[in-house]
Amino acid sequence: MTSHNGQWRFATDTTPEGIRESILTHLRLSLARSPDTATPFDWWISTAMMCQDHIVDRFLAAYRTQKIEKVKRLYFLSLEYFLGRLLHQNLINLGIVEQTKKALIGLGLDIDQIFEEEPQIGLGNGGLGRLAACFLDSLSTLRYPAFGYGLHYEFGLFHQEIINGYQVERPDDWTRFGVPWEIIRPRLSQVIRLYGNIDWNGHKPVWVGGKDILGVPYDYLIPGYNSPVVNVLRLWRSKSTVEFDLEAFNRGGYFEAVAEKNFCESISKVLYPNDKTEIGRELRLIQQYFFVSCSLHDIVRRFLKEHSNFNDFPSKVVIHLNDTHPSIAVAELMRIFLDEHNLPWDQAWKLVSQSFAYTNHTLLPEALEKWSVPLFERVLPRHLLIIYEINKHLLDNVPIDLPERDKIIRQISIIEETYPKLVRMANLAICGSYSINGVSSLHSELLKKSLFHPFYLLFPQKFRNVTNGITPRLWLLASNPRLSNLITKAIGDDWPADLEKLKALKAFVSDPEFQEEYKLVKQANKIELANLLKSRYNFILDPDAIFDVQIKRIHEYKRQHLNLLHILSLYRRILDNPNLDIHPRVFLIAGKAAPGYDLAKCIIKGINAVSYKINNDPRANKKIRVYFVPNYGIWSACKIIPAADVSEQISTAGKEASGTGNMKLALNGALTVGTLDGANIEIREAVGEENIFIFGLKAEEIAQLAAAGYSSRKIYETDPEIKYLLDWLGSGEFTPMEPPSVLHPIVHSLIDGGDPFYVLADFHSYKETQSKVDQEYKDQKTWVSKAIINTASVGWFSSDRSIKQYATTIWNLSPCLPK
Ligand code: T68
Repeated sequence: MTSHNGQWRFATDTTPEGIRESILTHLRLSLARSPDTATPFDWWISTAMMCQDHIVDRFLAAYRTQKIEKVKRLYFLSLEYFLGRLLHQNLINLGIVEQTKKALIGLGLDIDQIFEEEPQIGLGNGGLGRLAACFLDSLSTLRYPAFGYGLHYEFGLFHQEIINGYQVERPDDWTRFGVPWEIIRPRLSQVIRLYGNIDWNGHKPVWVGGKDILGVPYDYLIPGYNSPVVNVLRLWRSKSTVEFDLEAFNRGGYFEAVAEKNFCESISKVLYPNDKTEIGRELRLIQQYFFVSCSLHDIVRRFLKEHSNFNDFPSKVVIHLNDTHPSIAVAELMRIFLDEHNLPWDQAWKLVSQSFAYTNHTLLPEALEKWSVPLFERVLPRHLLIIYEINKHLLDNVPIDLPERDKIIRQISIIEETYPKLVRMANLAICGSYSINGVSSLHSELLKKSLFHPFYLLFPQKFRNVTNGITPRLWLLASNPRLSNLITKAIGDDWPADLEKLKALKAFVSDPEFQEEYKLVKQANKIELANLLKSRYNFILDPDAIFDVQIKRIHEYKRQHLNLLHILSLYRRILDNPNLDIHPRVFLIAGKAAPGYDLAKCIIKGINAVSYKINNDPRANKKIRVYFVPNYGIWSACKIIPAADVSEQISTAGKEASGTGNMKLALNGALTVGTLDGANIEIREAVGEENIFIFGLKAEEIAQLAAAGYSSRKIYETDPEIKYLLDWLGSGEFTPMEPPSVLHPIVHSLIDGGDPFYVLADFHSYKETQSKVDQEYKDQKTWVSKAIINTASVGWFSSDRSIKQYATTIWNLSPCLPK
């Protein structure tokens, strides 16, 4: 939808007048609309097109230099990119927010209302996809040459509605009205193959037959903050090749051809809405292979345009695997080198194993991808042969004198010897990569000690840590303008490009004037959130109450049910003692459950059931209220985080790889209530232990408890408060219009289900810490200074720092400035 006519004339003019002219031109020439009939949606598209014009100019200059200088590039492969809305972020990065605001005022429009017109781009589930989006922002900001590659899902993450307390999923048809950011490049389409057989008749195995699929690239240009560099996110959309082969179309008959077309288009149809659990569906494997094969062919094509010798590949190309989802890339690049470019095995393997780096994002065993060998053989017969060969080399090279050699061989093998046999994708990723990293220091240590220990024994030099980060452009500058302005007034405006500059705020921690202003900012944000939730959902939030938030995917290991049990215990205490002296508190919980994850859905129902009861109980609702905010995503995060006082990061120690919501909330001045898990540990080090509320068992204590035999039933039987609360939750009192069994799955999992995430073991420690929070909040002066210390201390958690660390210690990448 980019108008090539308009681009060059208006792209350099960043005055409000020039921007206004450009918007009007796009309205007229690109949308064929006139100002008097234009809808707000038309105005947002025209404004986005104006913005895109500026981005395109920078992109052309940046790409030209990269090509001339034959620089090394990063290729980031990720099945998910949780981008959210782009207009505000792009205007910020280009430095033209104020001018655009003025231009729109001149047209009688309010910029914030225009921002609200943009559909969310939700091509991700949670932390992993959002991290990929933050990384793209930082890569361009730091001027690194990079491409992101992924899938152009027609339907992103589902919309969540809450009906009678239950989650109901609705499709996310995000492209319905067109996307002005997209540049479709059909000329760069790739054809990839699936299924087929191996022909053994020649001197080497040949992949024959099968089905061809077309991959069409949709490019998103990603500008950096205050940077001349614009990188590309290239998303592949699947199409049928049949449309281009009329003869086959006629021969094959109409219906078969249509069915074929449907199959091809189904590949990029929908984002799998599971985080953590792998379901082993054929379509998922095909999605992974499709985007990987398209991307690698694109990478090799670009490499060959700039270089002539494949031996230069690892010094010019680094391919990053964002989790195991794209790890089939190791086998596919081998296949491209062996079968399409006739390189010998040893040379191909050397190039491949020097070009890949891999990040692991979870220790949960259910997230480890394994494909059954029969399925794999049917879909990707040639790749299975290559994997067998890679595996043979891997296992043959295990030193003969290694203690417990057989056991280690069984553990590192890419093939699991079960029935049926399984292909272990994480093992393929580790074996094919020169670098493996976790996403927080605890997580990276646990990878070495447990999940990947045998690999660590063999290849200790491959293992690294890069703690996650968040982009301050979105998570402070765009989402919290009040706090941003206050910070800029105090320490100047260079912090968004160098977040460690926030340390200068430490000088203001005890400054009464700054404290007062900081407090007013939080208060104003709370009022704004209260008004928003009142108008949208009729929620009643007292802005003087503590805003206590737990916002993330719903999962047992994240323990929303621990939060729920604590809320129940507070409710009980209020009923028992109407004069209970606690500061009023609003518990806000939000998050989506995977559609097939019944217990997570039951937890949502539980929260809503308890919420209904408490919020309608005049004996309690002046002290506590509980709200489940529907359809959690980037939009609601940007509204909730600036208003939060307390950040709940209460996962079972050793289960949350890093977390990034913990960083966003601390940056915005919420105090963390958390376990020693993931990046909470590093946040504690940064802010100091007086400024964070840590509770619960440590990872090694959990491991010991597990080894010694943990009996949650025993706790239930011997702990009267826990027994009372669980019986109450299961009594039916909270679901009066439904059978009493509705919430039994939660209760059951905590008692006879063995409480796999140690909710009961941590309950009392959590409860005590929560009363400390209540006590400390009463001393507002101290609380505010702690909040300021949080904001001032977490600059290190910028994704700019993470990306710099990847670039210098793993990718060996240098910035490239357009000439
Ligand atoms: C998250 N992982 C980690 N996975 O849970 C979180 N998984 O601790 C970490 O901060 C974040 O990654 C970034 O490193 C995920 O979000 C998924 O979303 C996912 C999606 C599909 C399949 C498996």
